Amino acid sequence: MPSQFDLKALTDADKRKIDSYLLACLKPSGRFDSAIVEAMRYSVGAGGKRLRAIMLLQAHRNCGADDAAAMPFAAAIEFIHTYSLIHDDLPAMDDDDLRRGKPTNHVVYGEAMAILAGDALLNFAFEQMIAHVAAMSDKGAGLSALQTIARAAGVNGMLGGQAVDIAAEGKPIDEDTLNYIHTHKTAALIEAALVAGAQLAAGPQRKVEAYRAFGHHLGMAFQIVDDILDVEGDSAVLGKATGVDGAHHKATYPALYGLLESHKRAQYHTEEALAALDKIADRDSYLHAISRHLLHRAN
Ligand code: GRG
Repeated sequence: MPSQFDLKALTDADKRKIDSYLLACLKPSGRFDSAIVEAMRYSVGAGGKRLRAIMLLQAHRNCGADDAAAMPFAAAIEFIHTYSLIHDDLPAMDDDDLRRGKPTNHVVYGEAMAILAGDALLNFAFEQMIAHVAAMSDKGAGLSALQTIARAAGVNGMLGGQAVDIAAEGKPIDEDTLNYIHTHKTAALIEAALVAGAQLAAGPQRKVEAYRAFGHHLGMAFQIVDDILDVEGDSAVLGKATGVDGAHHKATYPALYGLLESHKRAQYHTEEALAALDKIADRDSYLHAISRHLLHRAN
């Protein structure tokens, strides 16, 4: 079975490129904003697999375009993802002390600054994308990608899923609610990364749709594995606490179906994801390999 180190090795070159780009974007602009920029840089620089950015870049590459034209969008999706983690860890949400192997943002900077740093990352993401679209010759392609990400981050995506997740805490779980939560809270942003990458490159519609299906199923598998790791994972390897979902009586796959069936469903969604990818003529071994590693990841 592949280990977490295989995923790391596989994505290392992209991860380093994205890491340095992200931190280069985040610089204080004057003497008054250094505290909030430090809090933003803390969580962005704490690490993370950078999967959403890598997915966006790879879909963009597979539509024949250079990375340079996608970097502001790849960075933006990581800023949005990092903001969601900062807010998800707040006492009003999951109340977690550990994230990406480090104390969470509110533990270091206080709750008020963590809320502001999260909000600022979300806005900064849109600032980056809009500035880039304004400079693009094919503004239609840029606007399509922007709309895809905006929708996936908001009430029709991640935030809508998170709201249902919170409302479902402590209540009996049903299949429809659980699938709504996973589709919106997690899969929407992963799907958006792939679709936006293809749209930015003005890729053909069949590729956009193949990436949409691939991203949806990969995102579902990803969240199911996340649910499983909360039960079976090692906190030191994960870089975050385990047992959180159980303590909060969250709607998860293991809670509804048990661990064995959850593993089977993660496998099913991975296979569906790969089948969607296979429909595109340029079968992509990088995304195939990442998908397989994610199924067996330990963090
Ligand atoms: C606005 C107060 C307020 C809160 C918003 C947006 C939100 C809270 C929560 C988003 C939902 C969320 C955090 C979903 C979890 C998705 C998930 C599995 C995250 C972990 O992703 P990885 O493993 O993380 O890719 P790394 O650290 O590798 O980037």
